[in-house]
Amino acid sequence: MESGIVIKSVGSRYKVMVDTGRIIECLIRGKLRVRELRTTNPVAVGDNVLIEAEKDGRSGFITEVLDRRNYILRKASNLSKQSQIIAANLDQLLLMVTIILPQTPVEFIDRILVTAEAYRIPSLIIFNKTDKYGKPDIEKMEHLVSLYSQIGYECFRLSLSEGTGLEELKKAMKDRISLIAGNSGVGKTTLLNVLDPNLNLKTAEISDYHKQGKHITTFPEMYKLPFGGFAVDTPGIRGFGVVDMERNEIYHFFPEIFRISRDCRFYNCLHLDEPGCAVREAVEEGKIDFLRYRSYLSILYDDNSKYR
Ligand SMILES: Nc1nc2c(ncn2[C@@H]2O[C@H](COP(=O)(O)OP(=O)(O)OP(=O)(O)O)[C@@H](O)[C@H]2O)c(=O)[nH]1
Ligand SMILES: [Mg+2]
Ligand SMILES: [Zn+2]
Repeated sequence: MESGIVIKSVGSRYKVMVDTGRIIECLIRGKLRVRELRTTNPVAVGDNVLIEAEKDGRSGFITEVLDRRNYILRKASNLSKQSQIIAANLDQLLLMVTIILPQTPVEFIDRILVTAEAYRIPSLIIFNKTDKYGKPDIEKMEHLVSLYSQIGYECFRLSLSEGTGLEELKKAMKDRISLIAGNSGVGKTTLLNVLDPNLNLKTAEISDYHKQGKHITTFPEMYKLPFGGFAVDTPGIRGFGVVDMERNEIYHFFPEIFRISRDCRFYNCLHLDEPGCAVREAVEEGKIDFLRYRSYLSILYDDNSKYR
């Protein structure tokens, strides 16, 4: 019996990195203890598992999944009620965004942040491709940096092409398990290639015409960082997040809205048009950013088809 961490899962095949750093191809043996979670995958990237390796030392079986500290889910498909665990046992989520090439919509940012809040996973925001930004793009980035830092999310300005901002980011990743999320084409996989040049992972230029990524990464996969820690590269997830949330708890995951909601007249205020709503008042006074309030409404009405 050996213990290890699941670094990749495709269908019913798993790659497990054992404590020595060796990678073993595994299947599941017999019946794993099934949890209450209604998920399509019983074992996920980031899971700590016990395995029985075959004599060849290259293949084996997962016999037990140890308890998860946390996990992050996404809907398995548009209509499905089932969800899929993207990764488990995370220290933090690194949300990579770009102002241009491609443009990351604010609603997309907020959906991911809300999801991470719901699973109590701290998020950091990375603005990548700053080498391509003109003056208006920089202004837009600075607006978002100040907005999100005030809420409590640490922000990084990064250019992977030029290497600027990399040292600070490495410090934040060292010895931690990070999930790298973000829309297709922002540079998630490029970050891993820069952090560990031996990886040589596949990346691709965004399309000339639509200025969108091409969904190059197709499965979450975890990599060991040469300076300590792990990072999970993920596909530019379209239908990310906001799984099974009650209407009246969505605002709990917008920290600045939640703080102010304590002053609403009604305890069950949804911050729409109720009398004495402190949140509406704060939006009108500019104390809560309108973009954030708009994201809140969009999740409340689950109008997420645009951001898939
Ligand atoms: N100019 C510039 N280009 C960058 C930077 N970082 C990444 N790129 C380019 O952006 C393109 C997309 O990068 P990827 O790493 O494939 O993006 P991804 O987020 O992994 O995309 P998916 O796997 O499709 O989700 C590649 O052509 C990279 O070379 C940067 O800082 N500046
Ligand atoms: Mg990728
Ligand atoms: Zn209210």
